[in-house]
Amino acid sequence: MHKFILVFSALLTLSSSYIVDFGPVVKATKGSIWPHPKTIVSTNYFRTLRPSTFDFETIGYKCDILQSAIDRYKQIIVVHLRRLRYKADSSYSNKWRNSSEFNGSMEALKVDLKKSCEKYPHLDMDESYDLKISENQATLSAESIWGVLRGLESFSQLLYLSPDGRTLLVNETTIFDEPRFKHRGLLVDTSRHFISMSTLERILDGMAYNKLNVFHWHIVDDHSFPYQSVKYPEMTRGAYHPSMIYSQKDVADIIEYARLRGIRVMAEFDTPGHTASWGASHPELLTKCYGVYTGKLGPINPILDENYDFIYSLYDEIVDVFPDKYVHLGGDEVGFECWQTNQDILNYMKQYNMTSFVQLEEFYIQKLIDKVASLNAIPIVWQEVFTNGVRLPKGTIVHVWTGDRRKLLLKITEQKLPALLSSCWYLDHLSTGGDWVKFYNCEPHDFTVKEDLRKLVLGGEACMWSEVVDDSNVIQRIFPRASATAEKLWSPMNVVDIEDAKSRMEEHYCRMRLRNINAQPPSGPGLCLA
Ligand code: CP6
Repeated sequence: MHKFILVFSALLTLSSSYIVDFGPVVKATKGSIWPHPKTIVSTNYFRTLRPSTFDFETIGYKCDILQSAIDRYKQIIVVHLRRLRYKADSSYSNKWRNSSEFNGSMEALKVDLKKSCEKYPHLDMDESYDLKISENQATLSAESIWGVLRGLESFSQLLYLSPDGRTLLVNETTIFDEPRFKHRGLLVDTSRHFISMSTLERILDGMAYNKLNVFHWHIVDDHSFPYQSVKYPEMTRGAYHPSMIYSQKDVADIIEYARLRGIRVMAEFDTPGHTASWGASHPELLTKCYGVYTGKLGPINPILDENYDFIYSLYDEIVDVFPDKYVHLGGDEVGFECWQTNQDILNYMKQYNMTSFVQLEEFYIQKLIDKVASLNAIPIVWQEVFTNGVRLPKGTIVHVWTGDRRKLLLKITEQKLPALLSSCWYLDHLSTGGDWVKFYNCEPHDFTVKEDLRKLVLGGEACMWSEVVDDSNVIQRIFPRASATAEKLWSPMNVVDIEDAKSRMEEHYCRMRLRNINAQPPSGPGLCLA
């Protein structure tokens, strides 16, 4: 039988022009870090780490976030070993143990948090950390809890399986790390398809493994309204199914789950377009269309005072429920064809000397922006709001999702407004194997503008619009392709080597799978032990 397989595979090899190079079975673990740290000095010296006895030792401030992170990473380290050891190649000898580069075992990592914990992550949080593993030291130190979280993630990634599969190894390494951009987000649309709580939690886990720090929850849209409002619970009539809603408890649970991982939850209630599902409970909010569209409902009707009362009161709630200082108002893709057919709208425009629907849209969004500003929240808007000429209060973030990103970022930053980039990171756009490289090659700063204005690009977001994803495939659609965005937004501008990224990406993908993130293969043929 064995002979037969050998002969058969030899024939196969001869008859095709492929040369298949079977590497060592444990090649998937190397202890490389994704996203690449700002500075890292590695050595060939290593220490062993026995997961069953290894511990974290807190020598600075402590809090619930730290304790929960330590519990998580202990678990990750133990599971990592258990799963990998199961598949390790026992034909490796014990020779490595006698190596002169072996500096004994590491019993604990000291965790030195220098300042007391903040409750919620925020745009300006300090995520920097120092990590030093040497012959006589193993310390993670950071000024803030958020830096400790990022450092624990890096430490967990440094660990790899010993060649005999018996223990974990860690190279003696010195890291100083901090992110290049403050806002490193993932947009998840939960309206086109409902995404369950457990899948959202897996997504947040994956974000933490990639040091992404903003969960942009595009929670409602045309197709369904799964958010269960306190003030307007009837709006879930616009949900797909009574089981497909996020209760207030669910929302609070997601915010807490994210908080413990240093991830902000930024809600988007997109208006005045993308609101069809609002009409299931409140048709009066939407514009009645006539002519060829008779019987249909369009965007929010912007000429009715009662509609502003409703939207204002909904936003009171949103700002209350979501603790983040930023709230995304949407404002994208407002179709004018319905407003065009409504005589009341046309009369209103005439009365207020509006000559275009853009002006009417501006009138609406201006009022909403002023309202949100009065609630002490900071608005984020999709690019159309800016390109249509709406007067934006200082600090309003403009989110670029389509068109020439260089031109747009230039125009926005020249107006001294902060910007976010998404147009090159659309996860619903697919191309064949290795399309993460396209994501990886998108540089947010490749436009010409004065250096101080360049800083107004706060970062960006990978976008997971959910027309063709649900619980069955959303995780593998996001990971590891969003990892490319994550590294672009975290690592220094000069980290651009694709070959290096490819090998780290392979390991990172396998590592995510070890941790229950059902990521898809990043580039092409290969193996993964998870
Ligand atoms: N939904 C909402 C969408 C999109 C936008 N807003 C979108 C448009 C074009 C592409 C991808 C997504 N599905 N609410 C635009 C920001 Cl190509």
